[in-house]
Amino acid sequence: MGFDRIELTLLKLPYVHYFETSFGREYERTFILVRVCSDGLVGWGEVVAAQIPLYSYETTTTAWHILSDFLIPMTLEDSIEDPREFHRRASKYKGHPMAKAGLELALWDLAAKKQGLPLWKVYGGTQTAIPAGVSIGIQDTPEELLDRIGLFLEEGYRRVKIKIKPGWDRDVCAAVRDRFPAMLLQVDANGGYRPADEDRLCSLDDFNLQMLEQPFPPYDLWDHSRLQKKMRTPVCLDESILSQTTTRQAIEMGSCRIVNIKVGRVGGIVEGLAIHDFCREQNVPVWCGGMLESGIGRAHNIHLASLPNFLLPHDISASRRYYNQDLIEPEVKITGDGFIPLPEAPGIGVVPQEDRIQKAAVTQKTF
Ligand code: OSB
Ligand code: MG
Repeated sequence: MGFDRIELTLLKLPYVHYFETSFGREYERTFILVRVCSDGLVGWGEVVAAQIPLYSYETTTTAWHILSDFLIPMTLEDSIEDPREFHRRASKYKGHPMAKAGLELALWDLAAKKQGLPLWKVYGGTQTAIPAGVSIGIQDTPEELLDRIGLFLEEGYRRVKIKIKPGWDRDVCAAVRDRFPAMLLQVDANGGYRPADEDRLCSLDDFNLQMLEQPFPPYDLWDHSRLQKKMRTPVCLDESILSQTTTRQAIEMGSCRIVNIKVGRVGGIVEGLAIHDFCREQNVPVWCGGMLESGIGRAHNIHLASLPNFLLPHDISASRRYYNQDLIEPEVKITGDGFIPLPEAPGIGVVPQEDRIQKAAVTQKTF
């Protein structure tokens, strides 16, 4: 019993293709891996904070600080192996959900390995394969976007999400719909619009979109509610959903009809499960968002997405869509009809490759 050690690694992995959203273009992913070692077993977690605070205020540097100076010392001092106890105890520290989630995920993986069960069975998952979607960034030209969509559809992806921003929205949606009339299509604005853009956003009703994700900034539940009342297209919230409480407020206000769950953004699996269960009671479908994770973070997402109220295709794609060499074996693959089967091996059910981690590592610290 008790931990042998906890380790943090900061890594950099280049993307196979740049990724551009309403807040900018990136060519590589910087992130933190957490490993907790106990009784000869290793639990793995991933911190999805990025190097620059564009998606949220956290960065790899703030997360490293919060983990090193508060969360890991607390966990080691009191030998907190139970992820639910970790969640309770970590809640005294304000904010920093991605840092908390990274360590909580590692504790869940360790706990599931100790029980000899894959994580989805520990969570009460019911789906043995999950539908894969693909999120495609803003490209240099609409033609390039159409070509990329065509390639992903050939691979089997069950729906396509494109990023939009003012100036890359109506015309692009029209071109995509023209070429792919029947495909499941959704758009994500990453908060790039303002309430004055309401008419422009409402005009997206013309394109039979599965949803419009996060048109306004995270704090602005009220204007999302005003917009949702005027639009036929369901609004989905991503950045605004921080906890079960903000989820309840958003649903009560009518700010969205669909919820995107990201474990990092909400501070871990315990909070993610609470949001899932609340949305299920309210008949609001959820789906699993992504943060361009390595295979370790993506494996965690796959297990969570097995729960019964995850009812729409996810931002969970094959390893090769993101990285030339992912960090895990076997890599994530999609079936010809666009599903990802749930692993049966204990914990995350995939094996992190130490040589690839060391190749991508920038800094490492042992506690
Ligand atoms: O808004 O969903 C988002 C990636 C980084 C930050 C925010 C978002 C995204 C994605 C990528 O859309 C989803 C994926 O991991 O495939
Ligand atoms: Mg999003």
